[in-house]
Amino acid sequence: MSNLPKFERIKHISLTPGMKLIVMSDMHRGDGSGADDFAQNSLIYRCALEYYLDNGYTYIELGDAEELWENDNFDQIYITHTPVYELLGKFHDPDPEKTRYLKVWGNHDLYWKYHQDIYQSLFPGIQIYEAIVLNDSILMIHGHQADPMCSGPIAAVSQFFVNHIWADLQRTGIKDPTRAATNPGLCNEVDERLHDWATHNDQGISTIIAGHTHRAVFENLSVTELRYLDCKVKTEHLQITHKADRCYYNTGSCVHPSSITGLEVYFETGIQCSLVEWRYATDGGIVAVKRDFLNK
Ligand SMILES: [Mn+2]
Repeated sequence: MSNLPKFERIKHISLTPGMKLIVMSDMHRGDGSGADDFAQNSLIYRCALEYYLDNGYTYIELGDAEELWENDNFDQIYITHTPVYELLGKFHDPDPEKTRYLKVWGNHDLYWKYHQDIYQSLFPGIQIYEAIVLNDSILMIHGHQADPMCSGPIAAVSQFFVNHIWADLQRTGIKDPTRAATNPGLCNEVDERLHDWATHNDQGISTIIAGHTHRAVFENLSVTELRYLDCKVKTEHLQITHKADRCYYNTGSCVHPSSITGLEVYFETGIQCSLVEWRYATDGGIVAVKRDFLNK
């Protein structure tokens, strides 16, 4: 029995030996004001992208790249973050077989589902998808499809709130109390539904890679759970909730307070994944941007 929803525009990719992907989501690129959560991480993000560009990776942008709930048009976002778009242009090729830039829409940039021609004026020939399927078995989607607050009829109410009220509050410095990333209850519910989709479907999907929750997950374990497994403090009877398996991964986001996370996917003998974090670090008195592996 399949409980996977039907996705509208799907790109199929065959990962061949030597191919490397970097999957990141939830940049929420905005207008550079106090409501733009991405602006503070722009430099970290560009350092990471330059590394992936130089090292032969294909970049998969897994939704909510643009914050189009809080901003009425893409123009303001583009003029604020022009250096980012110039860098993305180096991954892009108008030939869909050669391009190293693949884009998927999320709920905050669902706009691209209907207006990909606007993005094409910047990236000629680019196609924007709802889903990417790797080797007929790994499904990559933004993940809002598993969140009733952000898909279907209630989504319009959420969008109204974000567009008309939240952006103004955020400009005054107020932090979001409702965001899934800081609300483990909502996060767990979405994670569990995505995990369930990956384990109960008749479409040959064995793994789902998503974003949306802003909470990074590696082999079904959140970063907190990964750290707990690795830590020396162990209170008796205290156990983590989830069991590790290779059915579900989450990229996290690019709007963490001082870092960005992403999932590197490689094909050698089989498909391998690493959950990475890029952040500022000191290096002999100099500030540098460094990559850490969150899974050991
Ligand atoms: Mn989202």
